[in-house]
Amino acid sequence: MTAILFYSRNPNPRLAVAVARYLGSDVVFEFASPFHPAQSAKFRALNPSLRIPILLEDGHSLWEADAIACRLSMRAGSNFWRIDDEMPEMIRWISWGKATFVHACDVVHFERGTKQRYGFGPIDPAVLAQGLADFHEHGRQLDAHLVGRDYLLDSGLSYADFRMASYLAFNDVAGLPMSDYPQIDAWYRRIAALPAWDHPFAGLDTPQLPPVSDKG
Ligand SMILES: N[C@@H](CCC(=O)N[C@@H](CS)C(=O)NCC(=O)O)C(=O)O
Repeated sequence: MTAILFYSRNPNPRLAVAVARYLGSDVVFEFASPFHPAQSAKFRALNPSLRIPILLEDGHSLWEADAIACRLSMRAGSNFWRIDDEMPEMIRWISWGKATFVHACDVVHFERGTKQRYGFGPIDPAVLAQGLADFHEHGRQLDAHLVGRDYLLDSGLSYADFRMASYLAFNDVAGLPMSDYPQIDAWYRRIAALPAWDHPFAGLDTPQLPPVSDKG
């Protein structure tokens, strides 16, 4: 069954591409700009919110990076998306992360990165301060959990680690204080050492993101 993964270099599409690369997925990678006027009609039919990643399999469109990771793991016959006794634990970390740590990283990255790349206006100091405060609050809990462990789950690397790390690949622009959290820092270095995470776009013709303006 032919599958197309529509992606860009932005955080959630990057996450889906990294998952596909890690699993060695049999998918066709297709770079997309769904908000470009020439492409929006096509992508609106695949996802009403125009967001990517999108996995298109035999005319069926699946959107949301987490759902795509689940599907790619199924297709690969992998336990990267746990389907055993650890599945509840994995889902706990995905769910907690999306509501707390990942969300805080997203807020900071959006102010310092996305808004500046795409000219969405200056950094809002109050929003940035709240994002950083949330990063510290939830980072403390994540750091404590990672004491004495390499990954979030007892048995090792899972999709929960990729989701939790999804915005940390953009820390050159987000500037989150990783060194305040030695366990998170060490955990992220383990993930960043994976070629699939470090170079997800290797061999693909993928335009660079617009640069971050220094006027933010
Ligand atoms: N909750 C969605 C968020 C998807 C999303 O916000 N995608 C953004 C990038 S992070 C997007 O489509 N941006 C347009 C683009 O990258 O061209 C997911 O996890 O897949």
